[in-house]
Amino acid sequence: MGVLGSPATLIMGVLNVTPDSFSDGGRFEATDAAISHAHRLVAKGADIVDVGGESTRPGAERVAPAEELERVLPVIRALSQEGVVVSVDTMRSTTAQACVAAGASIINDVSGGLADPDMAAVVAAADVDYVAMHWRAHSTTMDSRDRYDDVVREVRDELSARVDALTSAGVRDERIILDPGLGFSKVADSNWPLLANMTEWSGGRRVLIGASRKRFLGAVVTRPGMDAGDPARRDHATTAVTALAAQAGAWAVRVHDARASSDAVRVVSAWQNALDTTR
Ligand code: PMM
Repeated sequence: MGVLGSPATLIMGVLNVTPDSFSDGGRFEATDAAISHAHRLVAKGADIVDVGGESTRPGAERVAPAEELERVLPVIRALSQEGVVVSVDTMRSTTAQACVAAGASIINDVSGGLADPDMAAVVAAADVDYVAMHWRAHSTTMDSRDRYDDVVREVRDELSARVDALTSAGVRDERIILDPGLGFSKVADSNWPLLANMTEWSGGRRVLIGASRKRFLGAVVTRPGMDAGDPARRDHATTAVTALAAQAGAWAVRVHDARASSDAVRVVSAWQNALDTTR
C-alpha cells in the first residue's frame, strides 16, 4: 500500500480527441478512431481512459464549447456503455456536466476550477471524483507564469486554496484528487521538486501525476545531436517517472504509453510485496 492511498497506482490512458490526433477523415471517423485507440489503451493496461477535446499544450488556443463537446461526447458515451472507466479532461462545467450524464465518472480539470466559476457547483451536484490540477493561466500565457520562490510551498498553498473553494461549494473532500500540473506554468526545473516532494503538497489526498512526454523530461534525456522536440523520445523517461511515482504512492499516472507504465507499476508492486513479506 502506497503512502498516498491506493493499493497499486492506476493507469490513466490519454485520449486526445483533437484535430491533430484523429480527425483526418471527418467527425465520424474521428470518433471511431478515438474509440479504437481507447480499446488499445485498455488492452495495454489502462484502468481509466481520459478523454479530452481541447489541447492544453503551451501556446494552444481555446476551442469553442460546442466543438469541444461534439468531439468528446460520442466517445465518452460509447466507452461508458462498454464499461470502460472514463474521465473527461475539461475546464468547462457545461462539458463536464454533459459528460457525466453520458457516463464519465471522473472530471479532470486542468484549471482546478479556476477557468470556470460554475465548475465547483457542477462537481458538487454530480458527486464524482474530481482532479484539481495546479494551474495559473491558459495555455497561451502559462509559460510566463513560471515564477516561484519555493515551488513546493506555492503549489501546496495554491492547491489548498482550490480545495477550500471546492469544499465550500459542497464538493466532498474525499472526491478531490490533486495534481501538481507538470509543465503548466512550470518550465524544466520547477517540475522536479514537485515530483520529489509529493507528500508535502498533497496533504494526504490522492495524487495524479501527468508527466508523460512532457518537455521537462526531454530536457533531461536529450543527448547532443538528438532532436529535443520529439515527444515520443520521452517515453522511457515517462516510464521511469511512473515507477518512482508508484513507489511514492501516487494514486494514478496519466500516460500515453499505457503498456510501459502498467508494466512499471507491476514491477513496483512485486518489489513492495517482497518487502512486506520478507520483513
Ligand atoms: N496534462 C495535459 C492534459 N491534461 N490533466 C491532468 N490532470 N494532468 C496533466 O498533467 C495533464 C492533464 C497535457 O498533456 P497532453 O497534451 O500530452 O495531453
